[in-house]
Amino acid sequence: FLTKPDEIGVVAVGFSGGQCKPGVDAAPSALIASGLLTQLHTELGYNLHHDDTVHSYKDLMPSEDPDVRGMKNPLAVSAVTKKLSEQVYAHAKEGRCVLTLGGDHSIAIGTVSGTAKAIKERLGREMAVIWVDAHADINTPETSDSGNIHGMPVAFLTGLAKEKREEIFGWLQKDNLVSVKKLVYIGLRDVDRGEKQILQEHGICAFSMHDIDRHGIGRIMEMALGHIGNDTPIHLSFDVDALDPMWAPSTGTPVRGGLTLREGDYIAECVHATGSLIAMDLVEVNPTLEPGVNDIGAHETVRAGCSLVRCALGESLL
Ligand code: Z70
Ligand code: MN
Ligand code: MN
Ligand code: MN
Repeated sequence: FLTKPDEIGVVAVGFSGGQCKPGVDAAPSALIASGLLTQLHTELGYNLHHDDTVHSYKDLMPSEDPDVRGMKNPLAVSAVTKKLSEQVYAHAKEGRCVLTLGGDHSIAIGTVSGTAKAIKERLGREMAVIWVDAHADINTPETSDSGNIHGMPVAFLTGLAKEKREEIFGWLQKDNLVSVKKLVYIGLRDVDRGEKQILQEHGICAFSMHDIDRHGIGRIMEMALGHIGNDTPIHLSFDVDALDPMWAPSTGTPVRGGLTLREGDYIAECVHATGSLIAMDLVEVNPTLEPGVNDIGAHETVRAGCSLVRCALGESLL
């Protein structure tokens, strides 16, 4: 086993500073209130290591946070992800599989950097990242049109974007990074021009919705896991906007033509079946954005998010 089989470390991250829409910070409470953690304990039998806190990292917020290289809230996102990196590292170093409930996707700068370092130290191995998303989130500050850091985490985590200043991601060290060769995307359909160039230039393994239509999700998961190779520790970073808005409407940037709920669950199930899952992020659930009537959109999105997590942790094993 790569992690202790019955143990999960949970970090609840109520943070929305990687993008401009408020409300994504309310996701961890909504997911927990809907019973997610209870289900992991009583139905799936895990021991949860959780501080019973939804972290907002208020004490880390700078009073002023001017744009740097076009990045919005650079000091806040850097400070929060640095702290989160330490929290995730501490769980992973103990041999726990780490579940992080976001928050916007900028928080992956903290989660992936934390597990990458712990896995290198504990197992002497480089881990792989499966990034399930409508977006590639691989803009550098220079290629980004929006300046939103939730569109940049993969660039910082692979070292494609660098910043010397300690207080603006300069704390990321070599041990915190992942190789572009060990990165796999699934579900892409809204990729910026500059990002397409980066994906091509570095030969990054990416399965778009077009590829899924063509081959089917079964074959795509064979190819994705084949690229990673057997026994490689896997960090699964799941952006709920990978799902079609029909299943997950309450998210900051819904993009039509996405994964069905079953395809999303299937991805999570296949990762679970490898036995190599060492961490999962669930991000970009925004329960305050409600296209539906009477909270139905938020309720459905939270429900979908819970389903993805349970599948990644083995719910559908017979
Ligand atoms: C765009 C950017 C993004 C999520 C939007 C969008 C990125 N590529 N990610 N919504 N979850 O701003 O860089
Ligand atoms: Mn994302
Ligand atoms: Mn996305
Ligand atoms: Mn409401």
